Amino acid sequence: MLNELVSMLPKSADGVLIVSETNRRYFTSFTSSDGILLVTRKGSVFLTDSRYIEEAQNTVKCCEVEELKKLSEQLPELCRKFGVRVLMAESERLTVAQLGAYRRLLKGITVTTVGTDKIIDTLRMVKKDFEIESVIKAQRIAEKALDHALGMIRVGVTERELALTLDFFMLKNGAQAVSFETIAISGANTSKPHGVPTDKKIERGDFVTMDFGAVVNGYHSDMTRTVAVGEVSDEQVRVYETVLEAQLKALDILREGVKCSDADACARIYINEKGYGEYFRHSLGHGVGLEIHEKPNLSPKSEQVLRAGNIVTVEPGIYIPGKFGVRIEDMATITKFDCVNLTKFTKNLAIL
Ligand SMILES: [Mn+2]
Repeated sequence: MLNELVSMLPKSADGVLIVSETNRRYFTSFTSSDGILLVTRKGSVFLTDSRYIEEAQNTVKCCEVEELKKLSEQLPELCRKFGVRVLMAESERLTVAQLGAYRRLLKGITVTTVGTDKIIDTLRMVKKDFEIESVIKAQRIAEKALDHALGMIRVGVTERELALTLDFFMLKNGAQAVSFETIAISGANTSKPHGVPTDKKIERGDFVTMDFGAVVNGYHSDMTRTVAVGEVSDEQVRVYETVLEAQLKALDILREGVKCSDADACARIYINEKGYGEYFRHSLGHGVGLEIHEKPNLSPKSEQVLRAGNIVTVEPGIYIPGKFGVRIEDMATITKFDCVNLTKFTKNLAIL
């Protein structure tokens, strides 16, 4: 993977400094809270401190491994050794303080953030087989958790109890972590797309929305289902069917070469036609991988084009303030000809 990265560097750059945890992990397959990866045209070194050095020396195969003792001496020395004059650095995942420190450390070397993220994200967006397999494993755990949680949804159960049930089941059944703070909301709370679980008890006639995921090998899953409790109104059914149809339409057009903004528009136009356009106020989806939100974004403003190997969520929603909301979210892998839905859980409206 380091070869791929080097081959994408602009002529003006001699190397890249990779500091962020997820990008370090992506290129070295090594997980550590601290370390830096220096990738240059003439050689690459992964530096990590005494806590990790033994494991790193045993497992990191993509480049040399060196114990991080005094960065202020080691990094300039390595840059001299590899003839680095212009070094690229990350932008979104690097703090202003970190960038300033590296610039002070590397006097005489131009440290630029221009274009770095774009190169790295272009690589990260196209998932390798083991990355897709990890996401699928995480997704299967999440689905089992949902199956389990549906069995305990009834009048009187609180949103927090439901969220904890999902989390506990995922962690007990192979998830190394949950993907993000689980959303389990009910009734009028479902009109908030990212509502926080409260002590509110589930009531008859409520919609219950659950948005959650598991992490396996560092890779995240993400899914949302909305279910009804006891009974549903005609309006609830109408909104649910509209969201579902919008999602199916979008999934149907996904394939390599489709503009991300067109995928978003596909769902948005349908929801507009049904009269709920003002209630779909977030983008259609996002990439998923080592981070829960990655490129590409399926949004109206996105200028990206889908490529085979992308993993994206497709999650339209309609949220009517003070009343209720519905979101249905699947993850899909893009292929040359279509997409493969990684989410196997049913989307028929369940009335529990
Ligand atoms: Mn999502």
